[in-house]
Amino acid sequence: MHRLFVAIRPPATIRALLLGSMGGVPGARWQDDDQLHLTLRFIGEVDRHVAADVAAALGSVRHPPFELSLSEIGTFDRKGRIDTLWAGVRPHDDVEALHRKVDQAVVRAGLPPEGRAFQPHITLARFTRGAGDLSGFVSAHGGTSSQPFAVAHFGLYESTLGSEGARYELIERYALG
Ligand code: 3AM
Repeated sequence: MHRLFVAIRPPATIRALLLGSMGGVPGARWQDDDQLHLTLRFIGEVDRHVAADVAAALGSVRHPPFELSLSEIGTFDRKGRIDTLWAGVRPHDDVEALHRKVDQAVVRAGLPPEGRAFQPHITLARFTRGAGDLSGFVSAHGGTSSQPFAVAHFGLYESTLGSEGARYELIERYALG
């Protein structure tokens, strides 16, 4: 079985900015350079035949290249505790449209449609036992916008879960335009 997701990989300049912001939050497990991505669609565990169908269907997604900028800092909660710290992106229109097209392609490959609301984000850190005080991090890094960066590709990735966190491997890359 293959644990798959579809994502945008930010360019090295943006990853360096994000990596440089990391630190100063008790309990954070920071993402490393290889782990930084913006998930367009989590697919989950599929066998290799379905994986091949998904990979082929994604090849029919058509969307022009666009630009994003880093925006706010946000968190996701699970069972009343913060479990994810992330950087948001703006604007949302293109990335939401691309998410819908990717979702439709995944459905054409025979999988159920996305059930959850799409919140475009780049995960910066995860927390096993909730987050410590985030106010210093948010005041230092929230509220500022990066230079725009070009999104000209997206990719199909395989996630391998391990004791050191997940490892992500690019399976196939798709050009926009
Ligand atoms: O993009 P991020 O890092 O926020 O948390 C997982 C990761 O998100 C998420 O998919 C991305 C690549 O692994 N993920 C894991 N299991 C999931 C699930 N059951 C999930 N997203 C939705 N449903």
